[in-house]
Amino acid sequence: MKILILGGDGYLGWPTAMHFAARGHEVAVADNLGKRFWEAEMGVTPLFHIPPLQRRVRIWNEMKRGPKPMKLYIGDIAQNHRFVYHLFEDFRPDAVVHYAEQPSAPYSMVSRLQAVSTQVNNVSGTLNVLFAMKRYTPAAHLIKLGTMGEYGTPNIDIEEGWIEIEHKGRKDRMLFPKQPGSFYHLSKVHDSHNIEFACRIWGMRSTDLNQGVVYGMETDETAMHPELLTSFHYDEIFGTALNRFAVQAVAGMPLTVYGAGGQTRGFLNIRDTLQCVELAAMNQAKEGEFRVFNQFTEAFSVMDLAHKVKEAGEALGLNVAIANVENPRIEKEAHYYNPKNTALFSLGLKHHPLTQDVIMGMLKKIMSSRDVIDRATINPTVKWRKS
Ligand code: USQ
Repeated sequence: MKILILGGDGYLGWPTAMHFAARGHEVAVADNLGKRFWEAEMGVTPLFHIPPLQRRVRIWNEMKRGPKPMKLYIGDIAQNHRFVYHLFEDFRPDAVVHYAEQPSAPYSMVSRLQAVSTQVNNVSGTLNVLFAMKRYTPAAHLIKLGTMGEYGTPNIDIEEGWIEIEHKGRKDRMLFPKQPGSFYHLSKVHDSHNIEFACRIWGMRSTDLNQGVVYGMETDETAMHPELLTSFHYDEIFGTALNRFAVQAVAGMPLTVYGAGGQTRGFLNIRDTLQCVELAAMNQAKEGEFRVFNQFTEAFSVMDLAHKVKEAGEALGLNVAIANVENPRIEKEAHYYNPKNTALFSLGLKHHPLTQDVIMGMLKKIMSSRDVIDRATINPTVKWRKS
């Protein structure tokens, strides 16, 4: 297949591009390098130095692992519709994997500027992609990275995107109600609505992958060459819970459990993200279908996660403490959580569970860069409600 990866410079986009190329697909990556700007704006860097995207693509192509060299397009899908149209006219993908969004909830809550730019970037980029697909590749499959955070934590079971509702004696199948917890998570809700509309009105086909919190940094392809690694964050803005806890354990800082720590979320290994996206691509949605898969493999509370990291760290001789810090977010710290996630498993997903070995593997890798951890970027300062 011809597969276009939007957001190919990111934590998940780059490993996804190599994953498809290594399996014989013709791959193109597009990126505006915006994540590198947002990192500079916030004064944070990934734990490991990430070479320019152009260099990583060149190194990959010199290894001759795919049927054709990976193509690279640098441009902004949100602000430059001519770039988007050129991309689709030139490459003509069969499937589009869309990661090209501002990915951080805390970033979107810094101030008005970041809230607006997150939603303008994410929502306009997706709209431009929908129009370009309609024009040049109407039969192609849009695989969009959404988030489990679109649903929030309702006091009822969470279905995969759709719910049958009976109201005053009548029934209908409707999009599952959303209660997102940040302007970032809201941007993904707006995307979901726009994509569902395009499927219903134009007959497009799409899979919305409502992904949980991803952890890990290594895939089969990132391990092939030291410069093919992917971006790994631990700072308060772009670092996610488990990745942060692992770095905090190595840095000898207490693990920052926000509030009571009963917040429960779906999690998955980065290797399983690649597997899920591949399963979606190989089993495409039907014409006019807006399909939603809940993409996580296991659910844990934040406190459970902290204890797992503590145990793994102590097995490696680290002295790990857990701290209940004041929660910078507004979220329920104890709640019902029962989301369904059977669709990807029924397509054949074989997941990597979060074992002590997996966490120890992450800790060992992080220990090799212990000296460059910027401790000043770890504790949360971005608050949902300004005091
Ligand atoms: N948390 C802590 N301590 C920390 C960091 C986070 O207790 O040091 C808690 C948060 O309060 C929250 C939970 O851990 O309850 C998850 O936070 P997170 O920062 O790991 O993840 P989140 O902000 O929800 O966003 C991340 C990705 C986002 C993706 C989302 C999936 O950045 O792109 O959409 O995970 S989900 O969480 O399922 O919505």
